[in-house]
Amino acid sequence: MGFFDLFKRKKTEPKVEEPKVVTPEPKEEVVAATPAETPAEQVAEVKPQVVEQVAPETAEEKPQVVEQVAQQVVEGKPQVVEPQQVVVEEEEDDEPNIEEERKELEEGLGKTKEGFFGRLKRAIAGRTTVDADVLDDLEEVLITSDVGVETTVKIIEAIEARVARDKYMNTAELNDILREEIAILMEESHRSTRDFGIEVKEGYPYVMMVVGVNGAGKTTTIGKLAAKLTRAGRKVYIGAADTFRAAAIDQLAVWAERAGATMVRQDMGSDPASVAYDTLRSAVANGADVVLIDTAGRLHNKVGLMKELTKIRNVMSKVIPDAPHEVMLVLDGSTGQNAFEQAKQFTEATQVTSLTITKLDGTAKGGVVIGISDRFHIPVRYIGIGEGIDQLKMFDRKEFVRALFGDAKK
Ligand SMILES: Nc1nc2c(ncn2[C@@H]2O[C@H](COP(=O)(O)OP(=O)(O)OP(=O)(O)O)[C@@H](O)[C@H]2O)c(=O)[nH]1
Ligand SMILES: [Mg+2]
Repeated sequence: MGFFDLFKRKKTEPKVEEPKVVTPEPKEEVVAATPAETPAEQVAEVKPQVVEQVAPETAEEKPQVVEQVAQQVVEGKPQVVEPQQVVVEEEEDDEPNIEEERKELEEGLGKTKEGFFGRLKRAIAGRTTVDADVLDDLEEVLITSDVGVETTVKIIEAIEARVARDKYMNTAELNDILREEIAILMEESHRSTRDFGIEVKEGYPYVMMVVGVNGAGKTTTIGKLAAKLTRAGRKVYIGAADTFRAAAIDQLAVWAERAGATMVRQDMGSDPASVAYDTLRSAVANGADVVLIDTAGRLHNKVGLMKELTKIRNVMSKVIPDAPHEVMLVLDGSTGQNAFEQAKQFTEATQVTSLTITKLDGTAKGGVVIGISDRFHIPVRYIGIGEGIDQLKMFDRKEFVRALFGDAKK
């Protein structure tokens, strides 16, 4: 089904009665009404309101698992917050303006570019050929741009091999060689730009669990991603499984509203796995296309982290056997080497399948994208280059090196 069919379908879909909008209760009352850590099983059986809203035509298209789930009684007490209005901005969907995108990316990576090139320029000033001294200086430039030692060594060795082969290499060629060698090292994960790189099977929720330390940018990334997907005509459910702070749920609610996505939440302090479960149940029952699960960013010890993430995963797979389809680790790019350390901790604790590196706009440490991608062999899905709703970009390694090194000269 093409985009326009989709768009048409959205518009002509029979309007199911007025969606029930549940406005978040003030947090004091919430805490008093439901003690923290109340297991979902003990709560009175309440059907999520959206279960009744399944449109008959979508119910027919659902895979078997969807039917089973829809018929089961939901034990939890989720509050489903429907968006007031889904904003569909047509011009964003089909063909993003490539020039515009490139300009934004170049601006977003401006500090890294300046830092890197400033140093590189100084390193090769007055030299014409790439010799051992130039390579020494280049090595230092790469390391101080937070590319990481291992990856720097790989890049230098690759350039040395080319110098040995070609006998003579002009410093003017260095940019082109660097961009080629760096692009080879990075992994990306999109086959197409459709649905912002996610392979959506309509009505069968693609479940993405988002993990990362405190303040990395998980909630913001979820909000931006949800906005892209709803604009592409997708039905997006967001699970507020960061139940650690009331403010976290409210922050996510604001993003869900802006993005036109439906958020499923429970009270602060409730079990994150139970929220994830409720979200998937509602998503399945309503034929959602994508589910994004926000998680708490506490810096756990590894055992605690593993236990919590495993519990969430297990519970989700009870609703959709192959969920989560993706575990995305969000890293704050401006923390440089610290981001490597976080990637190490998380990949040891759980199976991370993709990366998003945020805050590249505010830092000259954008080299982390190169190093982390190379070292962990996990594809970078998105990069964050600002706080705005449109400042999440699909990671494209060619565009990334292009933004840093400019167009190839040859
Ligand atoms: N400049 C910039 N700021 C960002 C970007 N992504 C996120 N932020 C900011 O980083 C801060 C933390 O982002 P959150 O999304 O709340 O981070 P989180 O991982 O959900 O944090 P916790 O919920 O505390 O674990 C916010 O002020 C965001 O606006 C980005 O790409 N660029
Ligand atoms: Mg958050």
